[in-house]
Amino acid sequence: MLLQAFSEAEGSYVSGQKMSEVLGCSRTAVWKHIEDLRKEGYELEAVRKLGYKIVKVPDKISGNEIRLGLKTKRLGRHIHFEESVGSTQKTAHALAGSGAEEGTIAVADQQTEGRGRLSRSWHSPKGKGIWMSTILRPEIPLNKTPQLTLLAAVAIVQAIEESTGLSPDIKWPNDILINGRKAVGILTELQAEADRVHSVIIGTGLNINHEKNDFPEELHGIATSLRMESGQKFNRAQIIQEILLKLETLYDQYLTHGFKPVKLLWESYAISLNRRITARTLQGAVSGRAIGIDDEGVLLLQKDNGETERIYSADIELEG
Ligand code: BTX
Repeated sequence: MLLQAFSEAEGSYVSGQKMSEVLGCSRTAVWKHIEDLRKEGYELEAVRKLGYKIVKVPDKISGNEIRLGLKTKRLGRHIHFEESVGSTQKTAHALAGSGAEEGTIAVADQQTEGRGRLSRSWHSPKGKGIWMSTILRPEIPLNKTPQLTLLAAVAIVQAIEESTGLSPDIKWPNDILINGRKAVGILTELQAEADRVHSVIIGTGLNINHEKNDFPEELHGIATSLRMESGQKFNRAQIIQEILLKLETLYDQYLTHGFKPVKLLWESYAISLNRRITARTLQGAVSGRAIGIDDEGVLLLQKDNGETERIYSADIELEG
C-alpha cells in the first residue's frame, strides 16, 4: 500500500500525513513501515516538511517492484509473479485459457523448465534475468501473428538501448544479440481456433545480471548478458517496466497503423539483412542473400539461381 502511494507520487515526495492516511495509522507509526521498506532493500530519502521519496529500489521482481513506477495503461497491470516456476509460458497459457485480460504478465525469478523454440530449453537461473510471458489478444488473422514476434523484438531492443546504452542487433526472427552473442530469446505461442486468435503469448527471456560462470559451459560461446557487455548490474524490475512501455506503445501503433512502422524499425535493427545467410528449416538448409522481410514478417531469401524463397521459420546462420 505504501509502495502504491510512492508509485502514484511518480518520483516526488510523499508526506507523512499522506502515508498515515494510506496506511490508516498514526504519523509516528509510519516510521515502522519505512524501516520495513529499508530492510527489503529500498533506499529512501527524507526531507523535512516534504516527506519521503524512494531513491533506489532493490533488484527484486515481485509484483510490487514491477508496479512501482510502471507507466503503461494495459500491459503489466495484472501481474502473476512466482519465485520459481516450470515455465512462465505454461502459466500464461493457463491464465489466458481462464480469461485473463490482455496485458496480463506471468513473471518468475527462476524457471526450472524454461523453453525455447522446437522444444529446446532456455536456461533461466534464479535472480539473474527476466523470465516473462505477456498475454495479448489482438484481433488479427492467424497468418499475421508472426509479426508480433518482430514487434516484440523491436520493443525489447528499444528498452535495452534506453536502460543500458548498449546497442543490440536483431537476428531474424527472434534472437537479440549483443556483440554477436545471444542476450534475449523470444518465443511466441498462440491460442487459436480455426482462424480466430484467442491469445498470443509472448515469452521473453532476457539475460541481465549473469556473469560468465552463471551460464552452463555449452552456452559460453553463444550467450551473453547485459552485465557482461556493459560491466554494470541492472535493476530487473525497471527493465521490465521499460519493455512493457515500449511494447505497449508499439502494439498500439500496430493496431492502428498496421505492420509498416514496425517493419521499418525492425529493418533498422536487423543484422541478417543484405548478407549471405544459411537458413536451417525443418525441410533442410537453404543458402542465399537475405533481401528483406515481407509485410507478414516472412524472411525473403534470394538464392544463387536468382529465385526468391519465403522462409517462415528457421535458424539463421550469418556467413562472412
Ligand atoms: P530458441 O529456440 O531460439 O533458443 C534456444 C537456444 O538458445 C538453446 O538451444 C541454447 O542453445 C540457447 N540458450 C538457452 N538458454 C539461453 C540463455 N539463457 N541465453 C542465451 N542462449 C540460450 C528462444 O528459443 C526463446 C526463449 C524464450 C524464453 C522465454 S523465458 C520466459 C518464457 N518462458 C519460457 O519457458 N520460455 C520463454
